[in-house]
Amino acid sequence: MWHRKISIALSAGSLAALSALALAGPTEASHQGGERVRMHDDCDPATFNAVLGPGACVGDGETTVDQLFAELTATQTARAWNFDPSMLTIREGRPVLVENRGGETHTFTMVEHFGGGFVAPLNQLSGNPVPAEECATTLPNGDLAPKPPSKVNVFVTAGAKEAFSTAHLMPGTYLFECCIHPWMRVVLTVR
Ligand SMILES: [Cu+2]
Repeated sequence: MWHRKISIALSAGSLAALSALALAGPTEASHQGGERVRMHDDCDPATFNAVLGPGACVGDGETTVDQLFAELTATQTARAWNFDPSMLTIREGRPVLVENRGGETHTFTMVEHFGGGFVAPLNQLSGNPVPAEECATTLPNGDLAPKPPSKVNVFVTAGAKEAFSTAHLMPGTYLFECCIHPWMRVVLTVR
């Protein structure tokens, strides 16, 4: 049942859009002196690619699509899909080095308030029915579309590393989430 729902949600073009956006993202991190955030997931390639299309999961994870949805249904989160660490402090101007160790694309998106992403079934199951403004646009037909990548909406493909510059941020606290898996969150303090 979930297969059909997520397949409908993603076949409406958002996966293709996502691939295009990821290609247009920033170049690989080369900065020194930053703090590292690792993106993790545990997607099982066989079931994820069967449901979402070839290349959606390129890792060697073991969580099937059904298991992911079962865990979300039970707990509104999936523990293997996370940012590590979930809280960090960085000196003003230093980059956050975001490294995707998982098998799926994730985003590192600065949001005013935590909310849902651009994949409706994942928003519903994780208890984030209202998308974060920075993650998604609601189309006239009710579908969600991803917001374009920018320096504060960074798409990181599996295995890639990106540098998030904090040069434009005043000291303070900032919230980040993945716009695909909205329970993946980071609180960043710039000092
Ligand atoms: Cu994610």
